[in-house]
Formats: sequence, structure tokens, C-alpha cells
Amino acid sequence: MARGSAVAWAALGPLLWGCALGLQGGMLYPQESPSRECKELDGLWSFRADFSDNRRRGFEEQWYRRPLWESGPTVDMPVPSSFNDISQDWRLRHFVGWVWYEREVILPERWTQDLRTRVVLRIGSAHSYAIVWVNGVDTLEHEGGYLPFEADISNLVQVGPLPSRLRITIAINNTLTPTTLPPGTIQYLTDTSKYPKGYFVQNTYFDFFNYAGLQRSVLLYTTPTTYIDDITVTTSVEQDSGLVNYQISVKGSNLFKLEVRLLDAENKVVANGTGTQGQLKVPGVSLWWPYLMHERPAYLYSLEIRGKGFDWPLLVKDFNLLRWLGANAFRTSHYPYAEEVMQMCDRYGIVVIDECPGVGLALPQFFNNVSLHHHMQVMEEVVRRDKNHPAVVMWSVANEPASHLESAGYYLKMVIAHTKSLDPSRPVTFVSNSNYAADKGAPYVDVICLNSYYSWYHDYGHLELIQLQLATQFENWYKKYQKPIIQSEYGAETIAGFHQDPPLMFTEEYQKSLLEQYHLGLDQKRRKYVVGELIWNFADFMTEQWKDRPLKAPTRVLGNKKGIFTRQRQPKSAAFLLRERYWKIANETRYPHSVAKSQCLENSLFT
Ligand code: GCB
Repeated sequence: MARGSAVAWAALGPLLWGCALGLQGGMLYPQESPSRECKELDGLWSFRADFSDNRRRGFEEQWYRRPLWESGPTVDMPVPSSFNDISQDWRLRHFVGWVWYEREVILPERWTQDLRTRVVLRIGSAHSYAIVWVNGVDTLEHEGGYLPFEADISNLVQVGPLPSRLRITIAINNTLTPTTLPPGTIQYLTDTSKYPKGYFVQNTYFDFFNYAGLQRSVLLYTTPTTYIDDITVTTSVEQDSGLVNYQISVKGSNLFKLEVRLLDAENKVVANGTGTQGQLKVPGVSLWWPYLMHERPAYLYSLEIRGKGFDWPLLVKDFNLLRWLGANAFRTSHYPYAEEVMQMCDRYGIVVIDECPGVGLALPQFFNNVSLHHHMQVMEEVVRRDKNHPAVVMWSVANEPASHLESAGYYLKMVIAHTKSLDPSRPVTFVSNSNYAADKGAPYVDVICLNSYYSWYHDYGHLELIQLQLATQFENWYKKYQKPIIQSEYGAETIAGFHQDPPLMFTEEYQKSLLEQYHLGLDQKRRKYVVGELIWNFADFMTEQWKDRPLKAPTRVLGNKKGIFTRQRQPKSAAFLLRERYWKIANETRYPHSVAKSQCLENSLFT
């Protein structure tokens, strides 16, 4: 990120203005200030999975009414984490149904006694459906696993002289249904010669392990009773001045006076305003700019990274690796990442294609009205949460939906149109793996994003075919749509330490050679209409033990191994190849007056 004097984070283009959200209320990231306090609830919670046959014992016995330990045994569960990644109990790893979390908190006296204070409970994400009780009172429900939700609980904590002890109970269900995002199905196996009575499995249609639980931070925060509920910022540039349009929504009272101060990265005031909307002018502005990216052509080169949970050391390590590589972008495949990840992207100049959990839309029955309505709601939540991030360059509403279906065409058209109405300024896409002639959603996207796995899922081992097949892919799509194209996935499964020359599949040499062939093909088009290349994948990641398509089969060995880093973040040979390529591109399309240098020894952006 370019830092300096008057930094107003002007994004790559004009941002949203006049964004018309259907949602009630904003979802600002809680930040401490003279008028706001935060109390983090991360740490050990009490936990129990409901193993009863119908998974509903917790509701029948009303576990939320009393401390959880009173209704049965509990175990310690760290928050944030995935409950199905922690235990040695295999039943918990494969558990589908309701799990129960509980935490007791002692509140500062002022929070319970000062009626001019609002107390808010905020949950960073709960996968996938959550019900929240505070002191046994049903307080909040939320559907969808990757986005924050919150409730004003002032009236529950400000009820008498000494209610400073608070019991928070959260029941979470990780079952995926045809109308959740991502969708899934429950299959009952009824052959009693093979399966016990009531036996079922959860079928999913995406390629990652369905980690679940309280995977991001939970916290309490306060605001005054008259408070800022939401801020929408859009930016533009006029000669050397940055223009920052703001719209502020205040709740709780009409009697307020609003003074607006814009601070730069060093906390110096660079512009002032008053009132709920207006424009701030920052002369001599330093614009936000992606790491190592040239203006002409702007080109995204990176890898897909994954960020379901939230863990600071891993996050910083991943960003160090991105900078070491010289990468400048990623897609939040295949769900919104933690808010802290988005903040890091702003800080480090990493461009984001912000994707919602519209993944695994593989079956015709997933394109129904209930799903459509929920999908639109999820896009509202994504845009509401991430609209002010300069790093966000485009919204992606889905990954590899069955877009050859007529019903999918209508569905995608509606979700894309809705997203555009929420944010008229950013482009919208979905990522396709359909045939160019059959895709019914492509007419509605601004940028064509394509996943293809030549010489991996087709023509196994025939690296010599990649350039021809890639050229055909690009030419067909471009001829039909005349839109910019991003190669949004390509790659090869690679087991670190497997070597063979001439290369064979699964070896480090094969991954390198496959990428090299793709790069030759990409170089033919990248100064024309191909505007980005994103490798699948940044690091190896966990999946189910099978892959759903084309046939459900055990083709995963301890997860997906297409990472150029291992799951422990150690480089495979391809990481060095990629690093050379990204730095070369950075230097050949270099940012005016600067030569990009490797970031392994120093932190300055350019020399
Ligand atoms: C894809 C999917 C991604 C998978 C990848 C693979 O097309 O978008 O989620 O992990 O292929 O490795 O099969």
C-alpha cells in the first residue's frame, strides 16, 4: 500500500454510492474509541454436541435455560476454532447437527448501570445456522456461516442492581440443505444389511472440509445510545486531490451534531466535514495502490488462498508469503474471509475478488426461489460488510455453479443484478467452468472468470496439450463475449517431496511444468484481454476424503494438494517458479519511477 502524507484510500475506481441495502442496520467492525469499549470473548468456551438421534435433545430439554454443565458433560472448546478440527473423537469430526457453546462473562459495572450505554453482542461468524440466548433469553438467529451478526442486548443486561454476570449460549447447526449456501443434501442409507437404522451422510458439492462452529471472534462492545450505525465511503480523484464522499447513518436520536475528521495513516487530520453526508477533499493525495502493480496493464497475478477461520500468526505468515512471492491479488474462494483478512489486504495492497459462499450449486434443485432469496440476502451482507475496503475490486456471486442450466441462468442473472444494485460501481462476476457455448450466466457478468484444469482433470499427463487447449478456451470465450477474462483457477495436485523427471502427475516437477505451460499460454493473451491469472492454490488444504465429481470417489489424499505451499506453509518447487514470474511481471510493467525488488529482506514497497 502506498503510504504517505495525505492518504485517503482511494480505490481502483469509483466506489459504491447510493447503495440501497435491504438489511436493517450497518455492520461496522468494532473499534475501541473514547466512546466505545470492546470485550473480547475469545478463549475457552464450554461445548457439547447433541448426539441424540434427532439431534434435538438440546431444544427438548432447553439446555439454554441453565448452565450447560447442569444438563450433561461438556468439553473445552477454543473460540475461534472449528469444533470438528479439534477433538480426537472421530464422531465429532464427522458430526452433523446441533452443537452447543456457552460462555459466562462478567461485565464492567458501568455497562450494566449506565443507561446511556448500548451493549452489543457480535459474532464474527457461526457456521452455519445459529441461535443465541443471553441469560436464557432467545436473542438472535442467523443463517449463513461466514458473515458477522449482532444484537443489542442492553435491555438484557441493564435490568437491575447486580446482573453483571452474563451467560451466552449459542446453538449452531452445520447441516447443509438445498437452500443453504453452500447447499448440501442429507442422504439416508436404508439398506439394513449395510447400515444401522437411521444412518445418514451429508453430501456436499464443494472441495473443502465443512469446518464449522464459532470460527471467528465473538465480542461484546458498547456504544452510546445515540450512535453511528453505518458509514459508506466512496472515492474519486480530481487532479491531485482525493475526493471522499461519505454517508453516515446515525441511530438512537435525531438530536446530534456530527463532526467528521479524516485521518491519514499516521493519524494526522487531513480533512474535516460536518453532517451525515458530504465530500472531503484531500489535496496532494497518496492513492491506495496494489502491491507492485502497474497501471497499464493492470494485471492480477496470484493464488487462491483460504481463510475460513481466523488466526493472527497464520494470517501474517500468509501475507508475508504473498509479498515474498510478489503476488498482488486473491479471490476469497469460496466464501467471505475474516474481516481481519480484508484489513490486511488494505494494509498490504492485495487486491481482492470478494466471493460469497455460492459454491457447490451443482444440482438443478439448488436453483429455487428460497435459495435465490437467501443468496441475495447473503450478497447484501457481504457488500454491507466489505463495501468500504479499497482492496475489494470485484464481487463474485458464485464458484462453478451448474451454469449450463436454464434455471441457473435466471438465478445468476437475478443475483448479479441485485449485487449491482447494492454497489453500482464495482464489477460483478461468477466463476465458471462451463463450456463457453452452454454457459447461461456469462452474459450478465462484467469479467469472465474461468477455471480449467488441462492435463489434470483431462488428458492426464499430457502437458503438451495445455497451450493449444488454453488458447482455444480464451479465443472461444473472447469471441463470444468480448469481455476481459481472468484465468481464475489452474493447477496440479502435488505431494511435496515427490520427484520424477520426466515429470509424472503428483510430483513437484509436474506441477512446475504444468504451470510453465499455462504461463506460456497466458503470456500470449495477457496484454490483450486476459487481465489476471490466479493459481489454484496458495497452500494445501483439507477436504472431505472423497471428491464429489465427476463421480464420488476417494481421489483426495489428506486433502487437496494443489498448493504451491504445503499446509505448513513450506514451499514446493513451484513456489520459486511463481516468485520469479511475479517479480518479473512486476518489473516489466513497473510502477512509474520504481523497480520492484524482492521483499524477503526489507519491507519498503519499492526502491
Ligand atoms: C475447482 C474448484 C475448487 C477445487 C479445485 C480442485 O474447480 O473451484 O474448489 O478445489 O477445482 O482442485 O479440484
